[in-house]
Amino acid sequence: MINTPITRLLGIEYPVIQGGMAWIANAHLASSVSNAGGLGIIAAGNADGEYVRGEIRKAKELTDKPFGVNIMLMSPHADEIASIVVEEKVPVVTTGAGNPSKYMKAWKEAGIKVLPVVASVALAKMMTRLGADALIAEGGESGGHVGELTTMVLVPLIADSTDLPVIAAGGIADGRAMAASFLLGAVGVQMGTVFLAAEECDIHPVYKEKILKAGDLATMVTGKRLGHPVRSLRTEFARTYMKAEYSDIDDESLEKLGVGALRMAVKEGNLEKGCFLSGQVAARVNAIRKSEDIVKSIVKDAEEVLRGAGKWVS
Ligand code: TUI
Repeated sequence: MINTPITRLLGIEYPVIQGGMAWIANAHLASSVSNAGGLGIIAAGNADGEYVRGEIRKAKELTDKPFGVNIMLMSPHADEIASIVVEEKVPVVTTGAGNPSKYMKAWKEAGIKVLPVVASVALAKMMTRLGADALIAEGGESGGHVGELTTMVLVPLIADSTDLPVIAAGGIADGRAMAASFLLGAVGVQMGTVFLAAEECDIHPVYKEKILKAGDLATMVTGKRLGHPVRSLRTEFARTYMKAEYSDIDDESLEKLGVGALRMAVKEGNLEKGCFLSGQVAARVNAIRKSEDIVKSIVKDAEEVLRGAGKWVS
């Protein structure tokens, strides 16, 4: 059993949080992770408030355990969803891709546990001051919108900059990486890519197959030119986008290339036009398993690694 400030803070059995993957992390996936003893997360992504409210209500039907909502702060619907989580009394909110300062007071007053993703020490300090309950330190190995620093460097920096519990994310899909996260100063992990291969994850079969087959160099980062670097599988779409990025095409046309790309990956498995977000750790995800198996086996393996962690020290 791994009992940490995170399991106690969130009222969960295992210190495992499922990443808030836009278009992917719905009530079905989130409730399966919560029922397994981790913390399932519904991703708002760019969806509107009614969709998110609907998924929250579905999750309440599917689990009586705590779950959370991830708010992608670049979304045009972020303000509306920030209010919906209060109205629906969602127990936990995670945020990504921005600075959630303007919502913190309302969320804290509503008793919501707030876990912002921080990709820098400055934001970690600001969030600590504004009353965050824990911080998610997500390194650039992760899928989707990525920061500059790797998990190995970011987690100890964040852990030393705050008294709050720190959750490591980016590059974690097995017991070894979970154990390593604890050695870096984290007391919990957030994982996204490994849950793409969950039985309860409703992505297109082509997407799942691509994750299972991914090798060490299967992902790449595009989007730097427009200031939103994103890690995805190295597909035809990603290669075309990368070429366009280094061509003389104007910013507006480049932006248009990406419109609807996440949906076309998740719903259609469209390799030509879809953007298949994935972390580097897809290379270590090789089987479709139930969320319960994923959560429990990773924790069990981490316990074993941590028990043996002193073996080189005499
Ligand atoms: O947010 C993510 N991952 C995401 S968001 C997303 S949707 C999207 N689609 C297309 C383009 C851009 C986004 C897909 N994947 N992870 C959490 C994360 N947050 N990573 C990095 C950050 C971050 C970056 C800067 C958090 C805070 C931040 O602060 C900026 C500031 O103003 O201080």
